[in-house]
Amino acid sequence: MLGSRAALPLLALVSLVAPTTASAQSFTVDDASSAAVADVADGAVAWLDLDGDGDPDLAVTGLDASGARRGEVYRNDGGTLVLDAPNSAVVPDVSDGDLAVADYDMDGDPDLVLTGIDGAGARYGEAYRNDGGLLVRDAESSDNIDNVSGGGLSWGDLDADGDLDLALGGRTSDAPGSAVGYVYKNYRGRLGGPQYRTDLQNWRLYEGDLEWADYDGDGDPDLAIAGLGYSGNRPGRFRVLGAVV
Ligand SMILES: [Ca+2]
Ligand SMILES: [Ca+2]
Ligand SMILES: [Ca+2]
Ligand SMILES: [Ca+2]
Repeated sequence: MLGSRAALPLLALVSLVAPTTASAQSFTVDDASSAAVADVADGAVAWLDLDGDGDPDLAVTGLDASGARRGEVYRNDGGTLVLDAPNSAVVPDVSDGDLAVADYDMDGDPDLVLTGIDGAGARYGEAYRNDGGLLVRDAESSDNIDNVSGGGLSWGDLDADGDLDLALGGRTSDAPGSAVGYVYKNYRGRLGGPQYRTDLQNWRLYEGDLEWADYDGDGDPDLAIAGLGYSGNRPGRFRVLGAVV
């Protein structure tokens, strides 16, 4: 909680000014793009070249100053971001989630996975294929992905078969006991089917994040997880945890 400190949701596009020394780097705000992009808190941002024209476009979710959840996409128009209305209409208005970009169906363009919670309290775990620059809900993968808020998403090739598998954390309801952690295997461009729990010895984590990296250099991806752990079986029941598995 932020206590009594006044806080406003903000999202600004900043560019790095050519540094003279390592300690003198500064950023300048891109006023035109920042004016276009929704100001949000409890948010997520992800770059993906949706329209395949060589520049990164931006997806944003979060809670705006009016208390409304937002899910928007912005097209990169020569270095200025402008609202991409068709794709913004596809992306649900959510906060407290994550966005993850990867070409999971391996057709050469970046696709998007989203989690979060909307204004009516519904949680989401959705996958969208990139169909010629338009996001299209992948019903089969979306149905397999748990609907969560308060967690993270990360892509890694768990089974070393050349496609990206998806790690997800979060909770499926307001109850802390609903926290889940899964890796969904990518099967021929579809997410789900076989899946693996990422519980840490019965601690299920939420309000955190997770990220793949081969930190031990043995050629397979490893997972770092942090968050608030819940275990109905343990004294204390709640712990702040960080682990590499
Ligand atoms: Ca683009
Ligand atoms: Ca794709
Ligand atoms: Ca894989
Ligand atoms: Ca490894």
